[in-house]
Amino acid sequence: AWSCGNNNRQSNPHHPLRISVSLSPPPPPSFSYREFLNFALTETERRTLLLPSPLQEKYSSLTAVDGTTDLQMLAFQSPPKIRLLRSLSIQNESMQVLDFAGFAKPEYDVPIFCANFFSTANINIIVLDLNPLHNMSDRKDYKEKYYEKLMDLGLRYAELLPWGGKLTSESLKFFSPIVIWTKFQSVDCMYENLYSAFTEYYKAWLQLIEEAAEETDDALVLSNREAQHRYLTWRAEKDPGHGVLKRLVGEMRAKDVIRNFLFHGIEELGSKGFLDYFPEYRCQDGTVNQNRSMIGKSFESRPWDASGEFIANNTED
Ligand code: BLA
Repeated sequence: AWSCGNNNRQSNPHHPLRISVSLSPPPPPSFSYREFLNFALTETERRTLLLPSPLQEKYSSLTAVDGTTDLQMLAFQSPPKIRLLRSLSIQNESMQVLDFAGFAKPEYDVPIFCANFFSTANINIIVLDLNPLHNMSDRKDYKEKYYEKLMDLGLRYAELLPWGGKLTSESLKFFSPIVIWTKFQSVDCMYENLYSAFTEYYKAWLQLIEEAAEETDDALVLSNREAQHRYLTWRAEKDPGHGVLKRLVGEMRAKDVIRNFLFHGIEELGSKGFLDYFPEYRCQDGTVNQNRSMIGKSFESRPWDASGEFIANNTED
């Protein structure tokens, strides 16, 4: 029921990103990312115990410096397996944003749930994935454990929500073979596809959480913890949403929300810094290079085959 046939063609990966949209009409009111969030929270409560996170007391809502944009933050935990389930929703007359993520405790090696949706009247920039904790070219077992049975799901939605074109090359290492990376123009049927993908990916993630067994080998728990810390460190420094957030709430508050809410765990799960994990970003004076990417953009088309093997098809870059 959610297929929109030829309308898929409306998503054009070569469409230039236009972010300044002050003169454009708002996105269709028929769709709201709040509904996505409602689905996820209801589904989580149905299957597990959902408790407020201590973060909720400090972070709940913010009004942007423009006096009108509303930023809503929600944070939960679900003992014993889910360390943090948090969302940031932003809504004003020209954009809608959802940043929703779920992190397991380090005793569980379950992938990270990641839904990052940025929408204006013209363009939607979408990442939906179960981000792997471990690199699957050295950890084939991790791919077998989690992704082989999800490939059908991934292939189905990769067709409905086609590859969004070149992106920051470094990001690929954080994505799984079932990642939905897409850009589309605002048409209702694409939101329907996205809603459907979101609900199925989220249910798949909850299922992985439900089935996960606690790791008892200390070395493996440590490796899960470090992998999650490295991921948080990357995103807290280089996530593409930081610019928008800084414009909305100012640099100081944005930094606080990023480090202590969105990517909470940076202080608790490890002590390494960004340059320890990503030394190629070190400038001569020892500071972090502010560029988002050292390699540049690549991957014009989806770089995994149908069985989820990584295929470096970007030789033209
Ligand atoms: C663009 N967001 C992007 C792009 C990606 C992502 C891949 C394309 C640009 C690029 O190649 O970097 C998302 N990248 C991710 C995610 C991971 C990653 C999820 O590496 C995880 C590992 N996006 C948000 C939020 C905002 C937002 C909260 O998630 C705003 C508050 C905005 N994303 C946003 C904007 C762009 C973008 C404005 C286009 C601008 C740009 O390309 O820099």
